[in-house]
Amino acid sequence: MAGIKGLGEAHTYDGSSLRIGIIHARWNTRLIAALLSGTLKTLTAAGVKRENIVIQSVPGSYELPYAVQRMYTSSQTQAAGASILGGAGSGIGGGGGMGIMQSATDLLGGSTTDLTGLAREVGGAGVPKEEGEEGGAPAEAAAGAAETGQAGLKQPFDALIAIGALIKGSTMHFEYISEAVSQGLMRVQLDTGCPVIFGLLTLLTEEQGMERAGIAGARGDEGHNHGEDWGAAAVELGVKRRGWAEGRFVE
Ligand code: RBF
Repeated sequence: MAGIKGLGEAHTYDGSSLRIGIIHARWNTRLIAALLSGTLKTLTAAGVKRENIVIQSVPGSYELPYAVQRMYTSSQTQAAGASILGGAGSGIGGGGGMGIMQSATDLLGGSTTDLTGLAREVGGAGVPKEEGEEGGAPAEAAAGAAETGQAGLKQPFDALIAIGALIKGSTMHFEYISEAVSQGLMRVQLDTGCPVIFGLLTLLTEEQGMERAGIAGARGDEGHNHGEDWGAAAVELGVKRRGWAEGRFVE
């Protein structure tokens, strides 16, 4: 008999105007690579454009909450630069005005307010790009730039995904790091108002990790890749958050 565990009926959401940040740990790389690929698969299937996905890495899972928080602040700074200072191509936003950019960073860094709606009002978030705006760039250059957030939308992230894999060892590190990261990620999403998807596997064995990354079995294709669920959750929360910001309840 089939079990009752799991995500339930799939909902689909249009992620084509979303900007998503992914931060992943580098510990247990095989698992992380599979989880990241599963995440990207569902993000792109939901219409999120590759240039609107920023991927960053940190050494281990313990670094995830801080990095998520800083990434969000950084995207707010980019949005402020694009909207208030006239865009990355202008003299100020283009690097000639680092003092002003630093001030914006300082102001936004202390903020616990969700600035997504504000950015949209002043022309940042949700404003479709002019056709051909990114045109002409070689594919490799575009892909490289996307990794560091230089291409694509400059709105604050609509959702962030934190990916890590903790495997229990013989000391207490597993318990301490799991607890700290879980609490930290929850705190960041409630403090910033930006959804943070919990992509942390807390594993008792390596085999559990292979199962949950969808790379178990002799052929390496068994189990369920939870990254796929995280990508879908990011799109759903990103879309719902926009609705909530505008007093709409998207289902
Ligand atoms: N980070 C992970 O993402 N997964 C792990 O399984 C993991 N195991 C660790 C085990 C020990 C004993 C230590 C000291 C660190 C481990 N870390 C792991 C790294 C940790 O998240 C963090 O990067 C470092 O402690 C530096 O802050």
